Amino acid sequence: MNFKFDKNKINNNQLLTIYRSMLKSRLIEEKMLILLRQGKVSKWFSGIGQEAISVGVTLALHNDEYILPMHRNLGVFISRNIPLNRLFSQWQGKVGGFTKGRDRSFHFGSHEFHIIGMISHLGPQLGVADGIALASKLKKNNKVTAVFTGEGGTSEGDFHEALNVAAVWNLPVIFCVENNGYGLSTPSKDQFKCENIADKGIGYGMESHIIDGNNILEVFTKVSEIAKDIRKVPRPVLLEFKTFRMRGHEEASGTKYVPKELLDHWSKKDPVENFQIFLRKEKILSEVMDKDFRREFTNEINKNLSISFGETETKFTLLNELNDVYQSFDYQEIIPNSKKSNIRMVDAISKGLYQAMEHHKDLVIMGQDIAEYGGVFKITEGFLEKFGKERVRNTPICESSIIETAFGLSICNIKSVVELQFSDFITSGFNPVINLLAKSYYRWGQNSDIVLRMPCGGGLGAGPYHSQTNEAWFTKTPGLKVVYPAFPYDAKGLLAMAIEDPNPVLFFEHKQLYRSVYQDVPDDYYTLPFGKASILKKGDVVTVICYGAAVHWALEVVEKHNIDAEIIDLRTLQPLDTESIFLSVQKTGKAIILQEDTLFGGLASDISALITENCFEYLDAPVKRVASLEIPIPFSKDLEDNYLPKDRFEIELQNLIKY
Ligand SMILES: Cc1ncc(C[n+]2csc(CCOP(=O)(O)OP(=O)(O)O)c2C)c(N)n1
Repeated sequence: MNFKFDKNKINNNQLLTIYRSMLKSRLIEEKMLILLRQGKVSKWFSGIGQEAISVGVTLALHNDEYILPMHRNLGVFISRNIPLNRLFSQWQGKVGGFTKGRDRSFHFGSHEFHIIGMISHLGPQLGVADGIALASKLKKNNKVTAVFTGEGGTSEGDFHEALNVAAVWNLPVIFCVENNGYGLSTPSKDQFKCENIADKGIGYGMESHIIDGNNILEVFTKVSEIAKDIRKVPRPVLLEFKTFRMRGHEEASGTKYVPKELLDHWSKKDPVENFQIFLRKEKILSEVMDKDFRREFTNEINKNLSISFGETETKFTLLNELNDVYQSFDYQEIIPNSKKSNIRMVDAISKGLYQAMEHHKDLVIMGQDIAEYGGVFKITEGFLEKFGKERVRNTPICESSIIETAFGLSICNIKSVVELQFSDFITSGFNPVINLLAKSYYRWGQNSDIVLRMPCGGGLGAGPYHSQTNEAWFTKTPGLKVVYPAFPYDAKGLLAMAIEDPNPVLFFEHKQLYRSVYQDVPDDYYTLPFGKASILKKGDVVTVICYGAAVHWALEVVEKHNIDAEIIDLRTLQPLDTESIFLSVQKTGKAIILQEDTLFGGLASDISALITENCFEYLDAPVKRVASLEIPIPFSKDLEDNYLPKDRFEIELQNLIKY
C-alpha cells in the first residue's frame, strides 16, 4: 500500500459511501473508454487516477452547497447522485441531457444538484464561484462554494483575479487546484515557476494547503474540516491537490510525451485500488461486498446506457432554438406620475439607478471606485450612505472576475449592475460577457440578470482608450441586449427596464451627453420598453437613422439646413425596431444611417442591408452609411473632429437629397 490512511472519526458506512462513489466513477470511465472506441461518445477527458479529489471534495460539502467542476470531475456528478441516464444523454447530445443537445460533456449546470459546469475557457469558473459565495454571504446562509481548476488553468488571468477578489471580500470559496502534472502536453515546469501552486496563496493573503490528492481520506478529512471552519468564518482557502493525469489530455491525444517512469510511479498510487486494499484490510469491505458493488454498478450503467441509447436524437426546430436565446418575462410597463424635473443625462442615469436600488431590494452594484468616490462620473455619489457597502461594492481592477461574480450572483437570483469605468475596458472582461452571459441561457437555461453600464464615446479628447463606442462588438452576439439612449428621459426609463429584464444588457452611456443634454424627466420610477425606436422628427424626403451622440448631430444638421427629414433615434440596438425603420423608408424612399463607430462591421451596415432586403422597391437612392474613419480614435482636437463623422454627414445628407 502506498498511503497511510487515517480513518479519523469517519464511520464505516461513510467509508463505504466514499468507496462506492470512487468505484462507480471508475467503472463509468472504463465503460466510456469502450464506447469512445466504438464511436458512441464524441470526446472523453479522463479523470482516472484523480477520483479521490472529486469524490472527497464533494462528499465533504453539504448537498445544497454549490460545486463548480471541470472536465475531469465525473466524481462530483456521481457523488451528487445525478441519474446516469441523464449524464449519458448529455454526453451524446440527446434530449434527456441537460442542454437539449446544445453543449457537450460536462458543460452544463444543474440547480437541482447544486452543480455549475464549466465553459471551455477554464478560468471563468473561479470567478463564478466568487459570485455564488458572495450571494451566500449576502444571504447569510453560511454555505461554502467549491470550485475546481487544473494547474494549467492557474496560469490564466481569471485565476489571479478570482483569488484576489475572493481574498479582498473574504468570500467563502474553496479553490481546488488539481495539479496533475500536465496541461494538455505542457508539463508543470513550463506552466509555472514556483514550486507549489499553494505558495501562491501567500501572494493573495490567503490560507492555503497542499493535500495528497490520491489519498481519499486525507482529501475528505481536510476539506471537511476546512469547509466547517469556513461556514463559521467566511474566507477563501486555496488547496493544491498533488495528483497525476494517468491518461491523455483527451482520449485521442495519448500520453507519448509523458515519461514512462512517471506513469509507473503514479500507477502505484491509484486512489481506488489503494483504498479498496485498505478497506479490505480493515475488514470494512469483504470480497463479496466488493463484487456486489461492482455488479450493482455495472448493471446500473448498462441499464441507464440502454435508456439513453433508446432516446430519440435531438431534432432541430427553428423556433425552439430561437426562443431559448433570451429568457422571456412578463413585461409590465411602469408609468410615472406627471411630476417632472429638468435634469441632465448624468442625473437621469443616477436617479434611475438609485430608484432601481430602492425598487429591487437585493440589487447589487459593483464597479471600480463607485462607493465612497461615487464613480469617476459621480453617477453613484451618495449610494453608499443610503444602501450600504454590501450592495454598493468597490471592486479591485478585475473586470473579468467581477463580471463572472455577477454571473454567480445571477445563479443565486440576485440582480446586479456592473459599472465599467469606461466601455473601452470591457476588453479586459470580454470573455465572460461573450461566453458566459450571452450563452448560458441557451446552453442550460441559466439567465444572466446583469446590466453592464458602459460609459462610452468620443468628442472629449480622451484618446484611443477612453473614447471608443464599441456597441458593435456586442450587437452581433446572440444572447445580449444592447441599449444606447440619447436623452435623459430614455436613459432613465431604459436603465430601469434593463435592470427589470432578466437577460444580460449592455447599457451604453455617451459621456459627451452626460452633462450637455437636459430634459424634463419624471421624478418617479418608470420603465420604457426595449425594441421601440423614437421618431424625433417627422419628415417626407429622407429617413435619418441614428443613436447615441449621433442623434444630436443629426438634429443639428437637419435643423441648420431646414431639411424635411424623418429622424429615428433607435434607443435600443438589440432588439432593433426594424418596423419603424421600414415604415419610414417606405414613406421617404431614402435612408441615411449615421453612426459614431467606425464604418466596417458597424450597426449601420446591417441596417443598410436590412433596408435593401426589405424595402428595395421603395428606394429612390442607394442607402447611405456615414461613420467614423477606419482608424483608432485619436486624441488631439483636430484629429478627433475629423475622425468623427459629423461634418461628413452634413455633406452626405445633402448629396442624398439631391440624388
Ligand atoms: C482559454 C483556453 N485556452 C486553451 C484551452 C485549451 N485547453 C483545454 S484543457 C487545456 C489544458 C488544461 O490543463 P489543466 O488546467 O492543467 O487541466 P487538466 O486538463 O490537466 O485537468 C487546454 C490548454 C481552453 N480550453 N481554454
